[in-house]
Amino acid sequence: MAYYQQNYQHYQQPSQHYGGYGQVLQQNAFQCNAWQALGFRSPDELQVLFTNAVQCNAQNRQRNAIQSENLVSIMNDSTQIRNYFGITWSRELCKVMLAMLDRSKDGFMQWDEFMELQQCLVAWHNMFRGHDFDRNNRADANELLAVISTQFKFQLSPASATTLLKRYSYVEDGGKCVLSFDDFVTLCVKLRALTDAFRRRDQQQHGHETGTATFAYDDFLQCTMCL
Ligand SMILES: [Ca+2]
Repeated sequence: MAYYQQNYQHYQQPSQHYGGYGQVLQQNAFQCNAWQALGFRSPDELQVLFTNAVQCNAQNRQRNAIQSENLVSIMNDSTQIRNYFGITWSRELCKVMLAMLDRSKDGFMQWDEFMELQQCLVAWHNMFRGHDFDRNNRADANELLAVISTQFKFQLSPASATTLLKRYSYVEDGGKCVLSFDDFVTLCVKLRALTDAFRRRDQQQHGHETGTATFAYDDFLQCTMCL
């Protein structure tokens, strides 16, 4: 079993309080070959991009890993990745994506973490494309929120759905509420990372999941500001 699959063991089980998002990731994200989907001829081609970024900095070399600045370059400079997703990747989003997958908690992105990211992005893009009917990298925001609750199985109340819409969507001239692919990724990443963090506290504090957790101010800052 791959490294990135082991990390989901704990959140595999559907939860009464947090939904079944772990299973969906397992089913979708890890059953495609990201390198193939992105149009590389072999996994090695993708690994070369990563290795080159490792080599460009002594701190990277020491950890055999990359930083968010390097991730920005890889995502934007690789013709395959750029053409596949069709967006410009911002520094902020790359930082959020790195933080989400930083299992080693060192602020750097190792190869396993990088591959997990590519798998997730391809899976999310497939999901997104299914609702982007005019292929302009914008999809109906209400439909995507429905995907997040019915397919990703996050438990969202109408109030939290409204909050997400206000924060991430764009209202077009004609009044249609749309979400761009990068905003969709940001939303998915934060929702997953914050749910995981909350769930971990709940489990630690109660010995089982109750749907509630208590946070000291400093702990809350650590959980949220790292994203
Ligand atoms: Ca790391």
